[in-house]
Amino acid sequence: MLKIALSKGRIFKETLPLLKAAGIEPLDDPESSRKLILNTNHEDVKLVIIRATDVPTYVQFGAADIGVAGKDVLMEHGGEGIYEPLDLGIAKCRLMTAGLVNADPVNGRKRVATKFVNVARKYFESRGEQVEVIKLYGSMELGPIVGLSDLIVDVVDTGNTLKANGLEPIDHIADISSRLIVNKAAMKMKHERIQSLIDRIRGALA
Ligand code: PRT
Ligand code: MG
Repeated sequence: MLKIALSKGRIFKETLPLLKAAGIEPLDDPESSRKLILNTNHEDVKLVIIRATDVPTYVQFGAADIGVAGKDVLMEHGGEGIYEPLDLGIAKCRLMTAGLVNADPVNGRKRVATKFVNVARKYFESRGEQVEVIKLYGSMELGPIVGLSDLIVDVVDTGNTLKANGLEPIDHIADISSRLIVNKAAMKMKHERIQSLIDRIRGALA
């Protein structure tokens, strides 16, 4: 059995053509189906549908052999137990700091609200800046508006969400795209199948 972990939404949509090029097609649509495990046209290949932030965890522990995850999510996870053989070039965005437009200067330690707490700590540490990082699970844009934080760290695509909430991007932390990831033990045990899948997807990208 080969289990592939994917999240619904943009990653699923943009991964589908790549899987198709590798000969793998799901038999259900995760947007309309309530199934968490989708069968494919191969009896021994299943798609496991989970939250985007959980994909590296499933692959790390071998609950899925392969997955597709944003580099933002991988940076936050740390990458333990995982190979990252392919940049799929999909779901592109930028990891940025952002704050209120025309914000007053902050006296003392800045507060930073984010779901990327590890990334944020490392980033400000690398700049020699002492900040207080506050963990959130969503809607980071609210932080500065309601006075929870001075800054946020979040992924930005068009910038429209920031703008609509009176925020502006400040510093660029990293360019983000989604990566194919593989469990390290599975890469050894199922080498031929996984390598041929990687090769076919790489071919489709070229
Ligand atoms: O939605 P859920 O809470 O389950 O998790 P998630 O938001 O992590 O998953 P999902 O499917 O929304 O995103 C999966 C991956 O897509 C992320 O890990 C990123 O690598 C990538 N990606 C690309 C994005 C965006 N673009 C993006 N624009 N992820 C999120 N956004 C959000 C962003 O958080 C902000 O709220 O969209 C808003 C900003 O978009 P703009 O266009 O207004 O700037
Ligand atoms: Mg989302």
